[in-house]
Amino acid sequence: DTWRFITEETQGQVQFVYAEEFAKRISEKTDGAITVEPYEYGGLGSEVDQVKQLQDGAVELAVMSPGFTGNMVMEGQIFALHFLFPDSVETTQEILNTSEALNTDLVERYEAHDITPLSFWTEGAMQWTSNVGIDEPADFDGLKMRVQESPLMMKSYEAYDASPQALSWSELYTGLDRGTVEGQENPIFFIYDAAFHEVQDTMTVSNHNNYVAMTTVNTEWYSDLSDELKTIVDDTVEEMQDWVFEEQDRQNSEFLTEMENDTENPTEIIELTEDQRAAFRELAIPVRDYYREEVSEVDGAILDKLQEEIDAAME
Ligand code: 6CS
Repeated sequence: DTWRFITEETQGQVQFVYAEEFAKRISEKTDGAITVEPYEYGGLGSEVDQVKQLQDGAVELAVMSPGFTGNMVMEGQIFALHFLFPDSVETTQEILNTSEALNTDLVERYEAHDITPLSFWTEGAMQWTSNVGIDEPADFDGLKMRVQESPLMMKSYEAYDASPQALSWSELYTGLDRGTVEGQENPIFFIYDAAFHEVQDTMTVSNHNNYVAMTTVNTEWYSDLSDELKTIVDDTVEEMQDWVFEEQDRQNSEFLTEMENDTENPTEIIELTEDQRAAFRELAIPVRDYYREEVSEVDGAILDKLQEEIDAAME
């Protein structure tokens, strides 16, 4: 049997190497009875098209970013809220591993759309790039900020007075180059590997949010798996949590060093002080009310529970 595994990234990038490692482990555990075929981003349409392919069962597995289900699974936009998770990426990953709000309640919201998230994992803290050099909220004024397909991501940047617009990442380099968009957020490995630093003068180390990806499966396909195969899939997904944490950590630090030493495409790296971050945080907090009142279909219950879990993890 062959299982297709689509990702939103390309050769060498975190999501794609995740799929390759997952494939290797499944093949080993099933003595070659199951072949997992990883697909890099690009051949199967946009990220939003890929979501549909998983829902339709055209593919069995996908690494999916919640931002691209932003117009469908409302609760999934919870990850768009800035300064919600702890500053420590490690503690954030622990919460992603153990949170009932996410692993039970949010999963149910996705399953209503034939998507079963099996795990949530960080690809690292996100940073802002631009030509203006963002170090205070006023720098966002009117800035054409690229976001994924999520109304809450739009709201989050409107809170800083930016002009956000949704775009697939395949159009992002050209968009930044031509100035149709002027800024974007991503983890460092992705900024460098996708070469956004070539067309952006500065990177602000804002750590305003984590990039969260989900390992997802088609709900019906998953429920039809034999108990034996389901256990193999579940165990492998669980083992991969530590593996992918190490991988993103390694890539984010290696690419930061590359960026710092890149004399051909120099990037000014702007480190924010805690006071500077606080100015953004203050504007970001009210977006949580918007999430509760306008986005959530469960009156913010998942956010409330997650907030308690975060508070407990930070004690
Ligand atoms: O910015 C994006 O849309 C892309 N960023 C990452 C880290 N992975 C895939 C995604 O499409």
